[in-house]
Amino acid sequence: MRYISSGHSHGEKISIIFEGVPANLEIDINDINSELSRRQSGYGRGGRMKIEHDEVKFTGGVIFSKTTGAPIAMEVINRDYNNHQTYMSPFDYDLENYKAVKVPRPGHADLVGLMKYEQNDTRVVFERASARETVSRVCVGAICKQILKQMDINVYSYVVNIGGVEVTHLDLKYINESPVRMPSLVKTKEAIELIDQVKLNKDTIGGICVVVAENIPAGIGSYVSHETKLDAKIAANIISIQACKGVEFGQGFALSNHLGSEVHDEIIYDHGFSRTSNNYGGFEGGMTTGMPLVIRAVFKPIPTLMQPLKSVNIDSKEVSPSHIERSDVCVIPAASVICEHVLNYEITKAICEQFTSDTMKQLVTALNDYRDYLKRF
Ligand code: EPS
Repeated sequence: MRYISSGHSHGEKISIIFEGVPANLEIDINDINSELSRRQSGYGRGGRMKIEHDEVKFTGGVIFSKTTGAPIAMEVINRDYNNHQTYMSPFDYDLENYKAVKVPRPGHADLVGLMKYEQNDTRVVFERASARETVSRVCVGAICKQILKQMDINVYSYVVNIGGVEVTHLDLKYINESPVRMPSLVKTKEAIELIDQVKLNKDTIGGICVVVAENIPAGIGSYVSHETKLDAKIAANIISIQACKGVEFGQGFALSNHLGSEVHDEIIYDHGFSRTSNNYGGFEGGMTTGMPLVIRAVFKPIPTLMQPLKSVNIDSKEVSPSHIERSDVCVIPAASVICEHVLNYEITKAICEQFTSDTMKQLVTALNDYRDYLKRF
């Protein structure tokens, strides 16, 4: 299973080719579109999300609503392209009224991208470095979610920290009501006030989200090689989400404050093996333990500030305020949805690699046989 995406933030569309999906999966396109709109929501997003209304279109790999086993082709139109067409059309552009972006933003891919690809307009870099690309991760993850549903595997997420406003007592029922996806009414109010204040100050804030996957059998992934460890693949994919600066499994960095005897998840047997705790977030030796996967990811404040930081003009080399674009203030609620879909993808990919997966029936049968085997172990 693999996918590749192409497209620019203000280009015509994001295109995705997704290969390795088992045949005969009935695709619910409304579910994919509602995942796309979850990605667009969240308090703290900027003006762009009022323009976009993301909807997926399938152009290959699905016939009579079902996957065929062939690569799936999808696209999502960027409505904002209409406002940028005069310079974002690859061949039919008009540069008369266009001004190249000469001052890179600190914290963004801008400067290093310019240097690496021998460019003289930052737009060439940020059009692709943009988090608009995460549309592709959601389309792919939403298809995987439909595969996982047939195996009773459920992935969800929530936000535990926005700019230092931290949730300590979880009220999970509240996640989907909270405009910032925080499982706490009190902390949601505090986070919203903080986002408003940060916006007034023309600044941005980051935060932490948690993503959880339930009902995954023990033994997905493998300890045998660095390339087969599933926790490593998940960490790499989550880190690749724009603005992510760290990933933890279970107690993560807090494990440094404990003795081994306090944190190793003790083994019990009661109609099958289980653990008395889940301090390692569902992984041992790069394999799932059968406990829920619990992963935390930290996202930096996004780089575009309405009150720009110091930078340098790439032509004149003079000190200049960095480029100002319309921007989001806080993207953590959207990032938590994107993390869910990255996890949907990595779990599905690992399961499809481990079991026979030409068709959905073969895959579900093989996984259920394996679950039966584990119960007898
Ligand atoms: C982004 C900047 C903003 C975001 C964009 C990612 O876009 P614009 O500069 O057009 O206002 O809204 O995210 C999306 C378009 C999206 O769909 O998530 C950036 O610089 O990464």
